[in-house]
Formats: sequence, structure tokens, C-alpha cells
Amino acid sequence: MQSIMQDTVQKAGNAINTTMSSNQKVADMQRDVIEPSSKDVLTSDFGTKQPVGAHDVWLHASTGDRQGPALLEDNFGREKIMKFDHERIPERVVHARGAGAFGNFKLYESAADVTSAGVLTDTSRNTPVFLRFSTVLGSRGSADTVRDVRGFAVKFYTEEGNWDIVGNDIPVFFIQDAIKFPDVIHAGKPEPDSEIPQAQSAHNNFWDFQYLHSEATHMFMWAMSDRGIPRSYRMMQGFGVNTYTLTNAEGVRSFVKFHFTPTLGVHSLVWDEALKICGQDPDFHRKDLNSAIENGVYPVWKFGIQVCPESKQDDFDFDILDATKLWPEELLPIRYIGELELNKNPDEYFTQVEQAAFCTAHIVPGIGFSDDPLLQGRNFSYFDTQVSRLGVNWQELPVNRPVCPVMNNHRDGAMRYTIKKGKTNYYPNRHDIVPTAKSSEGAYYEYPEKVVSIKQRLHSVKFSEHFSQAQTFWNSMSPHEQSHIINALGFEMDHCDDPIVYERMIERLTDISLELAQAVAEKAGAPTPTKAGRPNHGKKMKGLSMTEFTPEALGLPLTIATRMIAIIVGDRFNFVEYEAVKGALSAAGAMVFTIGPKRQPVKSSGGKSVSPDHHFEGMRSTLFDSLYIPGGDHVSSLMKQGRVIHWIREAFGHCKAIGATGEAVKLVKMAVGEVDGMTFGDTDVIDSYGVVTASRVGGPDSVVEGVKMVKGA
Ligand code: HDE
Repeated sequence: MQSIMQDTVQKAGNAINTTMSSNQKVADMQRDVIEPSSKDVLTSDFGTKQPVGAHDVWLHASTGDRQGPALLEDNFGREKIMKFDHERIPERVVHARGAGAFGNFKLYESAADVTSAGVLTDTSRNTPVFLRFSTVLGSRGSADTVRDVRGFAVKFYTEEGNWDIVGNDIPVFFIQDAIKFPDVIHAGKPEPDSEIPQAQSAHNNFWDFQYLHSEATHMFMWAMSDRGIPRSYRMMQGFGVNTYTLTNAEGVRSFVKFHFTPTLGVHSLVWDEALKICGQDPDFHRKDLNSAIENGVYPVWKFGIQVCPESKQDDFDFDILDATKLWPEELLPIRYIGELELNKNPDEYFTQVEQAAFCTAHIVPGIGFSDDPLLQGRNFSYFDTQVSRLGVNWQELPVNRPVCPVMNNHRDGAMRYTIKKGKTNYYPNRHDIVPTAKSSEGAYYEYPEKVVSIKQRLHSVKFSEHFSQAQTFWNSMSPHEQSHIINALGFEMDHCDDPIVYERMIERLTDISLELAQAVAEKAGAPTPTKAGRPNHGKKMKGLSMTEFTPEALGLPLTIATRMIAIIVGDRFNFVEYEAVKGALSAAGAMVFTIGPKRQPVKSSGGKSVSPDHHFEGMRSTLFDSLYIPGGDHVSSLMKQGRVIHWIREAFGHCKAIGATGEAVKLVKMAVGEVDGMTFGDTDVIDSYGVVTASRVGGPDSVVEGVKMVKGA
């Protein structure tokens, strides 16, 4: 994996660093973009210039001293209110809350041996993309950092048509068959009598379903792991989840899974942070994505395919069409062949993100479906849901329309706005409009799969095994990841008040690991189990633990670019230290914010002042990746401020890097020392420290010390 990643980074080089103008989709959407300016004047939607006051005052029968009744005749006023009345469209039935961005996909290795798809074979192409990230359970206004699965939906605007990979940040799913989707979602969404809780799996119904539906066991382990609380959309993996097929120019078919691996590594929040950020900044992930792109630090994912030749499809102890199972990399390695970069924020959220509509049935020649029963159902569901959300002409909307020509005899329907000339809208017709193409002319090739079946409600036998990969997942976690899963399940069970729910769930956990079940039982208030439900096979698998996805582990350069760093200052701080550290961090691409007692200017001891970006009460340590406190006389006053001590303690408790220089070293020692009783000044193992301090800076006798970090807090 390491060498593959290193290699691919080099190969991709700057190739993807395309300018916006070279992105065909961005150019295509310009057709519909208008930019209002102060030179424009107010008009109605039918174009007539509106009279003075039309922004603010309704047309009234008025004497001048006092207005009388409002007149219905005010067509400008009525238009304004009526447009407003209908601003909302139904939110997505799942994945309602999301954020998106545009970018490019660049292929650096042709996969022509397995597919004829231009987007996966032509290395000279730059394919425009749109990617929408989302949470699943919450409604449109819910918070970003809830514990949940994240959507990872990519629309490739290829030369042959739109190709949508509507994926998640977790490689498996809760159910094997589409017919169960309404059940799993109803169980997870707010309970029907009270509409409580919002955007949470921590409630009776969700866990009731998880127990009774044992095929969900593997997936809920992923959701309870740190994958369920990502640090950033930019630091998540993306998976197509379902099994698709690829067909090459010779008509040879293989099965395939799609992977996206972020070059920033895979990182999570800690649970306490995630909970607090839900209230402190519900838009945390949305802002993070937007500001990274705004600042030109474009997130990048390696794109990989995991290919299974048809001849091997029955070789495994799992069914390759079962979406609750992943394909072990040890058996079917991932081949990284391309790179996806996001480099443009939407100009308008509603038209470009809310109206973005994905569909698993959108495929291009060279890519096809498998008989995966979840995928087969999805192929029906997505088109159908877009009709109720956006209307039957949803594919004409600017963000959804392909960049290649679209021509057929589909007609009319609400909100149709493509105007087609001509006398005929049927085929065949005397003008031969519109003939079909042969596959040699680029038409979609339907693989002539032989199907001999009996009509019945049945899956293959291998679909009935539900626990093996859940055990593998648990076994593959590092100790701190395991303790996070125990805590997560402990939290979820704590929010279930029906004993039948949490007691059964403890029983279910014994199918994975007795130790896990025992640890969670203690927190859940259930009897401690003494017997494993089934023996744990002890196997581990590559690619499951997040520790394998740090940039170091991937062989990628470490960067602090776009990491959020807070510098704490009070009156009489040391300006030289402040400037030096701020300059170095900014030069490395970090986003540095000064936090002071007030937003009015704060003076350094030398007399220079800075205007803080925020004040101590306006922000919290949870919203930053790291803290630095310069030395200076401000320290004596900072030491007396509970909020400042809280900033430092909380950051320390969340395992964040903390830096202090000069007099501020004492402040940090006091803040974290009293909490954790740590020893200071142990300089032997600075690398494993989360706190770096330099009590004397700037001279040859600079001293760097460290405070040991508590891992897995
Ligand atoms: Fe979806 N899913 N899904 N889903 N899904 C929707 O389509 C559905 C599934 C996923 O950013 C809906 O446009 C069924 C798996 C994402 O706009 C809906 C089944 C995976 C998004 C729908 C599944 C996903 C959706 C709701 C079981 C991961 C957001 C709004 C067969 C691979 C896309 C919409 C966006 C959205 C149906 C299962 C991912 C109702 C029936 C598995 C990322 O059509």
C-alpha cells in the first residue's frame, strides 16, 4: 500500500492542478449563472422594473399620515411572498444534510485491461466531477458532527454521459436487500410518536432493529468506530460499497468495487469533541470543506478499483454480491489508478448542492451493474426519489445535466425547459430522428449475462453468515480504537431505556467478542455475559484500522495545511514570539486564528497591538486542531482566567498538540498538570509528547521541553 500511494502521488504530480476554465462542467454551468450588481435595478420575474419602495413597503390604500388596508393588487408584493412560500423542496428522505464541491478526476493508469470506459482508460482526460458529502439520519438543519455514516456521492461528467458513484465513508452496508431499506431507515430516524431523537442512532428503535436484523452487525461496528465521527470530509475514505461490473473492449466482464482514499489520511474527532461541536458549530464540516477550497488547499483522493475476475467469483467464503461484506485486500488488492481533486466551491448552495441528484443507475459504457440485490433496488429508488424531490425533469437542472449531448424523444413533464425543434417526437419516423448508435459507435453495451433461475424470495447461502467480518473488524482495531468502540456502544446503550433492547444488544455483542460484550454490559446496565455467543476466529484484515491511514502510514508527506490553530493572547503578550510562530505556521499552510479576551485590539508588551479574530468566549478549543500560547506578561492574567485554563485543559484532553513559549510554559504546566498529575521537563521522548514548550526562545540556549500526552482520551 505504502509504495502504491507514494508512487501514485508522484505520478499524478501537478497533472490534476487544472485551472477552473479547463473544467467543462464549470464552464457549462456558466450558462445559467448571473451575478447581481449595484448597477442592476429591481425587476419582477416577468421583467418589469418595480417601483420605488417595492423592496420594503406593500401597496396600501394610504392617506399619507397613516396606511390603510394592504391591497391585493400589489402584484410585485404578491410575487415576492408567493415565491418565498414555495422556496423549499422536500429534503432528501435520507442524507438530507450535506455539502458539496466541484473538481476534476484525472486518470494516471489506464484500466483498459478490464474496462472500455473512457473515463477509466484515457489518461489524457480531465473529467469534471461534483462530490456531495452528507450525514444519513439527520434532517437538513441538523449538525455535521453527529455519530453517523457519511455519504460520499460522486458525479463524473464524462464524455460519454454522467457516471454516479453514490457511496459512503464505510465500505459495507446494514442490509443485503433493498427491500429492507425503509425498515433500517425508519428504525434510525426519529421515533414516530415523538419525532425524537434528531440525527442520532442512540435510541431504542435503532438498536432494536440492529439486534433483530443480524446482517447489520458488521456495519454497526464500523459506525460505532471512529469512522462514525470524522474530523473532516476531506479526511474520509469513500467506497462505492455495492459490487459493480466492468467490461473491456473484448466483452470480458469482471466484478469491481470502487475506493477513494484521501491523501490527507483518515482522521476522526474524539467523541467529546464531536458532541460539543454539534452545538458550538453545527456547520463544522461544511465550513472546513469550503474554507480549504477557498484557501486553495484542494482535497485529493486516490481512486482505486478492486477487481474480481468472473472466474473467481465463487472462490470466497462470502458472496461477492453481498454488500454487508467487504473484499479483503489480501485476496483482491486495490489498484490505484486515478486521482480526484475538489477545487471549486459552489456559487449557490440551493441550485448546485440541494438540487444535485444522484442515481446509481447512471453508468457509462464499460461499467455495469451486478446482481447485488441492494444495488438492483437502488437503481430503481434513486430516479424515483428525484421525481418527488425535483420533478421528472430533474436531469435537466444545471448541476445534473451531462456535458455530452443528450438527445431522445422524452418530452414534457413539469418544469421541462429544454426546447426541442422539429415535427416528430416518436420513433421510427420519416426523418429517422433519433436513430440508435451501435456499440462500435459508443453505445452502451449490455453484457449478455445468462440467467437461469426460479422466481423466489431468496439469497445465496453465503448471505446467511453475518458475524465473521464483524469479528475481523473488531480484531483489527488498535487498543485505543477498541476502547472508543466500547465507549460509543456504551453511550448508545445508555440512551436506550428499554431493557429488552440493551440486553439483547449485549447478547449480540457476544457474537463478536465476549470482552467487548462484557465491557459494554457494564455501561449499559445489563447483566454481564459469561459465555461467547460464538467463538471469535481471531483473524485480522488489512485496511480496517484507521491507524493504517495516517499520512505517515500511507507514505505521504505530513502537512499542517488547513489545520486550524488558535493562538491565545492577552494584554502584554510577547509580540516577537507571537509573530514568529504565527508566520511559520501560516507559511506551512495552517489556518491561524488569534484568540483574545476581546475582539478590540490587544496590546503586546512592546506596544504593538493585534486585533483578535475571536474572543475567549466566542470560540472553544474543540473547533481547533492545536493551540499555541506565546510568552509575555499576559501570562499572569491568563492564569487567573478559568476560560483560558479550560481552553488548554480541553485541548489537552482531546489529544491536541499544544505549544507554549517563554512564560506561557508555566501556564500550560499549571493547566494540564493539575488535571493529569503529569511530570514535566522529561525531554527523553519528545516525539511522543503532545505538548511542546520552549521556556527560553530565540537564543543559542533555547530549551525545548515536553509534557507527556494521554493517548486515547
Ligand atoms: Fe441511498 N438513497 N439507498 N445508499 N444514498 C438516497 O436518494 C437507497 C444506500 C447514499 O448526496 C436517496 O437522492 C436505497 C447505500 C448517498 O444526494 C434514496 C438503498 C449507499 C445518498 C436512497 C440505499 C447509499 C443516498 C435519498 C438500499 C452507500 C445521498 C435522496 C437499497 C453505497 C446522495 C436521494 C446525495 C440517497 C435510496 C442504500 C448512499 C431514497 C433504496 C448502500 C450517499 O433514493
